[in-house]
Amino acid sequence: MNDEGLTAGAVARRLGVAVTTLRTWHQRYDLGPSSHEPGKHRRYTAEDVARLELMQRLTADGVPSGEAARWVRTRNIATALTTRSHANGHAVTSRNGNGHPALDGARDGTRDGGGHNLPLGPASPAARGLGRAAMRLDAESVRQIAADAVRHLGVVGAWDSVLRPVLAAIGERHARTGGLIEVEHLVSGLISDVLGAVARPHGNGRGRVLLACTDEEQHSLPLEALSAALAQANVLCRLLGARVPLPALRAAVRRTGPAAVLLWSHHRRTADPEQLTALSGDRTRPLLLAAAGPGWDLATLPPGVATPRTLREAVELLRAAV
Ligand code: B12
Repeated sequence: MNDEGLTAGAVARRLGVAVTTLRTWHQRYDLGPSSHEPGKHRRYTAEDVARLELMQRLTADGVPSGEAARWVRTRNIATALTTRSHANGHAVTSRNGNGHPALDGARDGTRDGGGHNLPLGPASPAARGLGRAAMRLDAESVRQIAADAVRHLGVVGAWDSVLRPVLAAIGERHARTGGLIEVEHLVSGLISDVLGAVARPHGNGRGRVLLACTDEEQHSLPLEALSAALAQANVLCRLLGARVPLPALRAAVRRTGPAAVLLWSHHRRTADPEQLTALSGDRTRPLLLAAAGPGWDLATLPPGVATPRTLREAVELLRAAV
């Protein structure tokens, strides 16, 4: 944190809460920014942020806000600061460093072998904020952080540095513990909403790109990101979404005559190369056929199928094709 402290927006992103939550904590519980130079906006110091982190952890663990605020205000935050550990350059409140009974022992959140935070590694502050909001099932903050990221970084930047790392971390934790299905569902629904809200170019429905998940494939979010990213690159597309059976895909290709078709598979089981072979044999064969996603075995794809590996690569490929 720089010497001048953080703005409310920056603190909200770091904590993964809405700015309105910070305002409430300030007005109702006197947990506001302490640095104030006349004529300038107030700034949060490192100590203010440590107080808020403590407040956040206590309320997340079920301590009523009023009691949590009283505890935080009477606590020597300098002690809390010195008991913080530093991981990946980011300060993290130590698990029992606050000494509140509600956070001791059984309430440390590690019963499922998981913990309060997602395994995000060296991630951006916005990704950490999103991860925290996700773990609290705080839908308003998840939506706000995701929408802010798309607004400030564009779809590709937001996907790569904020949304995707959080999705991957949720998947990782789920694979390890079998938990977090509720987090996965909440977050994917909200990310889907935010990507869907990105303005589309006008074009009377004449999209020249068709995007679809393979038969039985439910992981549509990467295609939703692609559709939104193409819109920002001014490319029209049609997104058929999850679980598109081959006859439906062929019918859509016949009826819309796209220049490019991209099929997403996230899992070996849904990656039948026949879906691409059939399209390449049709009279209405698109100029470009692409297979994307970790499900495909590249060695089994029919000749001439393109295989973009990242969102950015896919945008460039499809933009060039149309
Ligand atoms: C959200 C999610 C869901 C949501 C999907 C909602 C939606 N509308 O998309 C729901 C709840 C429906 C779901 C269902 C299931 N899921 Co799921 N899910 C996920 C999760 C958390 C994120 C998916 C995602 O969007 N990934 C995109 C990014 C985050 O993935 P990535 O690996 O970082 O991406 C790499 C590339 O793909 C590429 N990339 C990323 N984005 C883009 C975009 C483009 C255009 C391109 C070209 C490349 C590209 O770059 C990355 C680097 O290589 C993943 C975890 C994960 N790591 O993917 C599990 C995960 C994919 N799911 C998994 C499983 C097991 C399932 C289920 C079978 C669970 C079940 N028992 O029902 C079902 C599958 C049903 C089906 N037949 O499809 C496993 C798959 C394991 C495997 N490969 O064997 C994963 C990996 C979780 C895990 N670790 O266990 N899931």
